[in-house]
Amino acid sequence: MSLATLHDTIYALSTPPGKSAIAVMRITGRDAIKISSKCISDPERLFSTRGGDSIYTNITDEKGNHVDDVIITVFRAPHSYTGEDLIEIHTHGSVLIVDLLQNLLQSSGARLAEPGEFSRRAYMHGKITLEELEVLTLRIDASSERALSKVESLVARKYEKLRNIYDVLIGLLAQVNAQIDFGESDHVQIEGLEDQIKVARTSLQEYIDQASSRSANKGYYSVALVGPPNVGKSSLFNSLLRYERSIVSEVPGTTRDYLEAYLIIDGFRVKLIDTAGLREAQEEIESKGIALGKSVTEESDLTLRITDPESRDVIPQNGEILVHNKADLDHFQKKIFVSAKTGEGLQELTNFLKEKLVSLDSQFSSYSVSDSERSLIKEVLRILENVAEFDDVTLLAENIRRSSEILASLLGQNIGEDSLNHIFLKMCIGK
Ligand SMILES: Nc1nc2c(ncn2[C@@H]2O[C@H](COP(=O)(O)OP(=O)(O)OP(=O)(O)O)[C@@H](O)[C@H]2O)c(=O)[nH]1
Ligand SMILES: [Mg+2]
Repeated sequence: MSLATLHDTIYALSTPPGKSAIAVMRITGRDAIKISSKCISDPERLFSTRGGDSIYTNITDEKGNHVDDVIITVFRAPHSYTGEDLIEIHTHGSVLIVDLLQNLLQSSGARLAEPGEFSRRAYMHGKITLEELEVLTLRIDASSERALSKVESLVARKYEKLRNIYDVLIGLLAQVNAQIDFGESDHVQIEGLEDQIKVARTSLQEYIDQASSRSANKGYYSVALVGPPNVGKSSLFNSLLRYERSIVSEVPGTTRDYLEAYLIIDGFRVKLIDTAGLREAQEEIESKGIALGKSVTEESDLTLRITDPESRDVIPQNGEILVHNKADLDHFQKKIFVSAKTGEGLQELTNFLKEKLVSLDSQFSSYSVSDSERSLIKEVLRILENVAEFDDVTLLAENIRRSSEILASLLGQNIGEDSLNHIFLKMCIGK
């Protein structure tokens, strides 16, 4: 993406695609008002609408046919999220209406936004800092109420640490420059040089060591139900969801594909996954289903291995949680025994899952550092490795300047095109 494309007018759906009460399309750029006006029945009204005001109007197609009645809110530069003229069109949430509107916007001269392009414009126009952007992204992606409440303080801690290290390097750079400008020798003569470099290096190492190992919250924790056929995985899946989502029958091999559904367990958003019963597959479709189930299970955060009276002595594999179903049939006493049929033990299972989720969630008690941030920090650590032994003051200045420039870019100052792409392209379209 080059700077020139910042002059395009772009659009994107801000609400999730699909059927809903309303959908919000955002259009930003210098022609946002002009382009949007071409899609409505009374274009002149949009030009006279003041920033922050809304109008009730109609979307019409090229032939003048009525598409939908909508509310349009106008934000005028620089008082908008992107800092540009920005229009929000609130349509009814129909896939067809949204599609028609996108076509109209396209033919009127706007183009579909790239991932993260709205935020990138906000950043380029000084409306949002990298720190604020990180808070926003983590807030949207948080998998639990706890993570949500901690986002702001974690990001603040991360940037504070970086700023402190940056300040040490800038202080050092000032001393080195002073020696270059006013000193009498080309040999390095800076008091406490070694100690200051050491402080910077230790803090940098700490900064990456203390970062969370997981790069980002993905919006939920996944919990897979696995085990032999007929043990009641689908029954338990339905019981936990409290509605009949998965087909249950006494025929082994009922579930052939895997199924996913979401529920909230005590503030944690959980993606529950029902899988095909594990056995020697009878035919190709079943064996494909089993293989698919195995691969989603490998990626899940927690795995519940379900048993019934016939399969009680199974040995759980790494980290799996044994859940003994059909406890109404044999009252097998172990840590977790449930009956999907009578509901016995379901509350205990839910409590147990909650404990597990709390401990998973505590891994997010630290800020996160992306792979690209980590590699930049490692580059600074490499640059600073031997500088304390440098004798040539110009060389020392050059290395410290380079290190502080990298830190400045991590703090959101003078970021290069590549780093900007790294940050914004991984966001979703419309953000
Ligand atoms: N008695 C009793 N029967 C149960 C319980 N849970 C499930 N069942 C019965 O066990 C049978 C199999 O249940 P499913 O939920 O289809 O089992 P599954 O593990 O999903 O089976 P596959 O999809 O074939 O792998 C059904 O007849 C259920 O009604 C339970 O807690 N107690
Ligand atoms: Mg099943």
